[in-house]
Amino acid sequence: MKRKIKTPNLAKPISQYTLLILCLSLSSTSPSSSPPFSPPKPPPLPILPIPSSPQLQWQLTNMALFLHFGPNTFTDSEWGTGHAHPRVFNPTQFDPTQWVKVAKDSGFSRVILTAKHHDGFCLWPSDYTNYSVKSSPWRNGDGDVVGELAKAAKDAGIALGLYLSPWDRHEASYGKTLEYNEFYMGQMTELLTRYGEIKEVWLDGAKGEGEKDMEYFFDSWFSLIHQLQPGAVIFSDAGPDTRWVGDEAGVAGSTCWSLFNQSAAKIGDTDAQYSRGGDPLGHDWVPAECDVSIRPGWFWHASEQPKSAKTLLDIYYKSVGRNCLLLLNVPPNSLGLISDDDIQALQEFTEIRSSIFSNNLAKKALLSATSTRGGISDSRFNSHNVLKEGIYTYWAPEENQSDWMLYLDFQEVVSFNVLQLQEPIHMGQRVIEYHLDIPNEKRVWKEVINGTTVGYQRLLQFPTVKSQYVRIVIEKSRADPLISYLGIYMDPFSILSNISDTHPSSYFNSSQVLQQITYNHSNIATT
Ligand code: FUL
Repeated sequence: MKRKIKTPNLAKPISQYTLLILCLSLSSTSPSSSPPFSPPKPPPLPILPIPSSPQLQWQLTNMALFLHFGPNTFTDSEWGTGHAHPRVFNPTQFDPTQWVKVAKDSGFSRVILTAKHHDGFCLWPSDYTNYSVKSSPWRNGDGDVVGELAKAAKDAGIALGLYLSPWDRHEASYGKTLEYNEFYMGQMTELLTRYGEIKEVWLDGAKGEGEKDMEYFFDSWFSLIHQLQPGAVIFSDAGPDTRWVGDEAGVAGSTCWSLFNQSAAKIGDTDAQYSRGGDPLGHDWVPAECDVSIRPGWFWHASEQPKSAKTLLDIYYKSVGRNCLLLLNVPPNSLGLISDDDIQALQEFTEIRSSIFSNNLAKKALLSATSTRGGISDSRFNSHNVLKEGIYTYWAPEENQSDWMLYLDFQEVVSFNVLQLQEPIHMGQRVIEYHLDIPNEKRVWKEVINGTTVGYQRLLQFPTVKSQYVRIVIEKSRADPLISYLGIYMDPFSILSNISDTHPSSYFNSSQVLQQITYNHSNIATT
């Protein structure tokens, strides 16, 4: 229904009241007026450096399966001399579909094969050497391990990476800088043009004592790799895309930045301390990859046994739980299959991971935060986003705040001993220091555990506590902290003495560490 506007007599002075009525009625009835435009607050600016698209894809895979396979598998050796006869290579039940099935069933969505290890033997028929599968009895010399694995991986939807060892103990040109670099780049080109999409190229600086001195043309290699496979990340001691964590135990620093200065690192001469922790002032985004073998050696040896599921879980906390990718080596045996013992250990590892992490207690809690970017009603940034899987939804606090906290009310007393935090790393790595508190018997918040750095994913373990309430306090951050996921879990499997990364706060004195602590209060001082 249209309302008629009474036109005022402009000859008479208009009283303030009449003017007000006039303005109100004009603004509410004018056909040309539209509601005032109040755009939503845009997302905050990222803080540099940030990951490239292949680096993001790499990080989101969490875990990759390393496959050390070659003549060493048949000769009970680790660093082959390069003189083992190709006839030793004969995996009679070779089945890469089994390898990728094991990977997939155990939660690994990427596999990396030693296309060439230090012995120089090529698992594909390279045109540049006869020291390869084509000189072996396997498939009468017509086989191609890389090709068959590439097909199996593609069919299973698993990403493929390849390790091409720079150190080559067979190749005659090794030691002659120009010739060997041409040879290496020729082999690299074969690998990156014959087998479809390659998601990771892995190379190291390992070299035996007293080996021939020569220069590797890393810059040329890296440019070639990025040119031929733009979706691939390059792993080395110093990046450029992912860095070696500095040990072969699969353990990252409890402070672990994806920020790094590539210019401060040298391939083949790693500063383990720098690699373990990264660099909060680093200009490059080079996250760490933690390589470790399920067995004592990298290659399969009949006499060796796999690690237990609980040991693998501990490694998981110290790699995936410290902002890294876990590259777990599971070496196929001389039949060409992953051994039953290793499959058994992986199955148990998968089951215990799933039983812990499928029950996020935070999902049943009432959640709130000290502030929300754009106001509490802005669903794009409010605290409920921390319960949505993935990094692209996140909690962002209002700008210029000094308090950054998330509160949880479980509505009943629950027991827990693991905190999971994730940052939306496409916006940069931000959080420097934080702690988890529960209320004590005087209803005062007390610190249970503190941590440094979050990154893509941080898992913090601590002795079991019981409480209805929890708060996460972020104390220091490079920019406004953003949290994309929050998990609170009960892990009944881990052995307390393994929890070396955490510094349970003064909250736990030595006699309390092994006992469960219970608090349940309806009003808690929020100081
Ligand atoms: C090292 C190599 O020397 C080992 O044999 C193994 O391949 C490991 C993953 O990298 O540099």
